Amino acid sequence: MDVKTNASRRKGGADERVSGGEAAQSRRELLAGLYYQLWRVRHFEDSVARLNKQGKILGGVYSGRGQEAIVVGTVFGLRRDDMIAPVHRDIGAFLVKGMSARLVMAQIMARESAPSRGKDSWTHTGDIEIGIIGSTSMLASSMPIAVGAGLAARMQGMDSVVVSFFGEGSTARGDFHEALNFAGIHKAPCVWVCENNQYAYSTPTHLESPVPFYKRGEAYGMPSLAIDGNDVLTVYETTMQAVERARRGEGGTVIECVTYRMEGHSEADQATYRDRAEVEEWRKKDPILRLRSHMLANGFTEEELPEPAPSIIDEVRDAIDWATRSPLPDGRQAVEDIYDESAGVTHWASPYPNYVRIPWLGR
Ligand SMILES: Cc1ncc(C[n+]2csc(CCOP(=O)(O)OP(=O)(O)O)c2C)c(N)n1
Ligand SMILES: [Mg+2]
Repeated sequence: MDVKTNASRRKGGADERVSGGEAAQSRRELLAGLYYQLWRVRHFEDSVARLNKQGKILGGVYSGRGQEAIVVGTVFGLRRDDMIAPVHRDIGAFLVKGMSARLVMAQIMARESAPSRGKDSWTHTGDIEIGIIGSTSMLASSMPIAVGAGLAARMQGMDSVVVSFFGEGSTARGDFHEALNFAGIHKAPCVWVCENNQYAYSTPTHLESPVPFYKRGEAYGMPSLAIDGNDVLTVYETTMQAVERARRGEGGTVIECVTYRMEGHSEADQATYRDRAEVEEWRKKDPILRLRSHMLANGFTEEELPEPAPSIIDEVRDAIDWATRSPLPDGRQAVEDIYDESAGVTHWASPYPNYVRIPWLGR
């Protein structure tokens, strides 16, 4: 079966505004497209975890394994001129929105060829050309920016929509409340996707909020609901309705996607603070297994549902090879692209040379 990804469709020169959802003309194509992307994200993340264990990826690795239905279901149907504001567990959102696997891998391997030129080894980056708003490590900090991006698009006469992601723990931050308040008042064309994976680091949800997370959206006048975040079809259909509503100028929607963080907070966290039985219960709700059984019950054959498709294995292998061959950045680059160099404040011309000297590099 010829299932093209959003990204490959773009590379092929087709209409760049066509989304995965629109291009999937039939229900069958939609299911196949979602299945392909779920596996693409899973296989990429499995490879990242392995490379981390081998010492080839340094720094924090924050797995979204088990949560793929959220990033795939929300991004698959977006247009190229729609935007996303991903956070630390959303590698998959970068891939589905169209950043090449090579660039995402180079970013995580902190290579010179990466979007942030090797300054960081996680997804603190973006590409506004394909609608990815850069993320920072400050939780919820991109939410007010998502409001601004949505309103800016509207002021420019566009009907682009912004999908903003955040963990349930991040709903306690001021940025969350300020963003939703402003968005509610101005009916910003934003869809707010809360990834409720039951934990914020080691803190379980009952110690995070006295009310269900989605209820917080109601305070800002937005339709707010909780859905099964491991059912990719539910996520896709709910998001598409919210996106169309935002596109019509009717404002945002808060969607709490209930899921589970299958790994520790980072790969370094053994997560001994939770029950093994709890993890096993959620393993049965794996989003790929669920879509697979749905498809098998609806006319697909085993052969049509590879785990994963050979083209995914090739794509990820190529990304690893390409990133591995890319050089690590020169130490000087650590202080480039930080200041507006046109203002004369560059790392070598800085009035504060001691701030930017890197003693261990002797520069
Ligand atoms: C403002 C801020 N506070 C604390 C942290 C450290 N931190 C990083 S991820 C995380 C847990 C976030 O939980 P949640 O929002 O539920 O997202 P999850 O990691 O579960 O996907 C914390 C406390 C941070 N990055 N930014
Ligand atoms: Mg969480």
